Amino acid sequence: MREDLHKHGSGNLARLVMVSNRLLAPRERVSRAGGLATALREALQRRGGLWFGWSGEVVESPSASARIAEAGNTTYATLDLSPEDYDTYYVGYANSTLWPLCHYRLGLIEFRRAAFHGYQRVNANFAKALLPLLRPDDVVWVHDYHLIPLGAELRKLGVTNRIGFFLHIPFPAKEVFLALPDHLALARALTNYDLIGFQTRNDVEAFLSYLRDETGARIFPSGQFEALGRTTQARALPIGIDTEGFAEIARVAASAPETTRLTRSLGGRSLVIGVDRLDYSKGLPRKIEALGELLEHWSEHRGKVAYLQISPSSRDSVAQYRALRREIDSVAGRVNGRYAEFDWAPVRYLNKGFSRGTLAGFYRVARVGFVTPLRDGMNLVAKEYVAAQDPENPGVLILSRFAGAAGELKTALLVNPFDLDSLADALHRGLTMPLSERITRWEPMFDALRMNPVGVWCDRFLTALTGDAKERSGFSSVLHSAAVV
Ligand code: GDG
Repeated sequence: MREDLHKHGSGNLARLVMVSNRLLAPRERVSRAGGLATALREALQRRGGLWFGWSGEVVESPSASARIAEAGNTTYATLDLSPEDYDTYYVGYANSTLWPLCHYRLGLIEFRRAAFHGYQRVNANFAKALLPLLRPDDVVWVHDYHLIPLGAELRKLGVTNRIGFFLHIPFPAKEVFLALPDHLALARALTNYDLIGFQTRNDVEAFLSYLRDETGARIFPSGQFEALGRTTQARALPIGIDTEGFAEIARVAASAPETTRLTRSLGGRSLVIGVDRLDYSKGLPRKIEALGELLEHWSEHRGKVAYLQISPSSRDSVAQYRALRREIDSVAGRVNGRYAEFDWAPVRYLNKGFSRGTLAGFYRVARVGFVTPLRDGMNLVAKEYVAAQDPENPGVLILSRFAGAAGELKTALLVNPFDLDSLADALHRGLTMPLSERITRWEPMFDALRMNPVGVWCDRFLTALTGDAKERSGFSSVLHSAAVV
């Protein structure tokens, strides 16, 4: 039995079972994917394991058991969703209730009981389909807000494995969380995990203060707590990126054809870059307005700056995202209409995505990285921008104080993303900052990223989950050499 348990693994590590709403299928191109999906796939490939999640397909009568595909030492197990599951679980509860709630957008929340039931049903179905694939020694790691009840559903089916959960988005302040009619059900579900990982201390504190005030939880200094009849632990484990790997990609991409084309098109103008999924948490309309303010108040920047905003659409099935797209179209049109000349337009708004390598090259030539979400669990774009800079001539990161990344990137120009004037001020300051100050600000940020690459993040999570320092993802050293393009 033991041999069978470890046949996929490296060394004698228990098998890792990763569960996330979407996964990066074996044939899906890494170059189009985000940093996290790419890193998780690397983790599984190094160590061997199982990745379980939604296939991305919506079909009339989905099978109750997962479709299995093997690639190398990783098993991919996927389930389809029915149209009703898709509407209630994905569009409804996950993206129209939990996402706005955790991003402090109470006005955008839709609560429908049917959506909550759909969310629970899909989580229960996921647990049933995962059960026959689990081995006794597997370590299970569940990701994000789509799957909060999964651990509790697995426990109901008798699963006693170590199960950890990581929340990629913010955990809201208690008063905000209380607006959710199902707050107690979700909190109870979370206590079924052996470890609940959050991006920042703030998130941990918000969660624990909710538990303390609403359930009378006993909280110990170690992060362990006793609540709702269970004892478990909550930890701040900020996610990192493949710092050295991304820096290398950017160094190489600096002379790639796309980067050269971009530089040529700038004709000596300074580039401000924003890369954000088209999502209302990212503060996109105000970013574009801030550029207008900059041009209004500091006319010396007219004709001298170009703002490239790359925003691939996401969640188009949610009405608020379609409305946001229209709003951005209109703000970008207004700012260009007001300030553009026949040979220059201030805003280049691209509603499409690029490969990771292309983005890295673009970050490197941008004088300013403009990352001002209204709320963000972490924000990997801020980290990627820093990693991509030329150490001899780094750009300036303007970062929202409400992004988790602000906790580590303390020497960025930290801004309040609701304050239009301060955004414009920061743009002016970034565009005129002398080289010496740019270097002094960049170096500690790059060091912070080097201390916490994504491989170390995985290791820290798994060590905290299993209580065993040997229990590592087994890939932190490898990521440094594996350039992910
Ligand atoms: C959630 C949390 C947390 C973007 N455009 C393109 C592209 N991207 C990549 C970026 C980055 C990733 O997608 C986006 O990550 P973020 O962290 O910025 O934001 P979310 O998608 O909202 O992620 C967030 C994260 O989970 C991880 O825990 O930091 O707070 O909301 O890697 O580079 N990648 C490619 N083309 C694009 O056009 N290839």
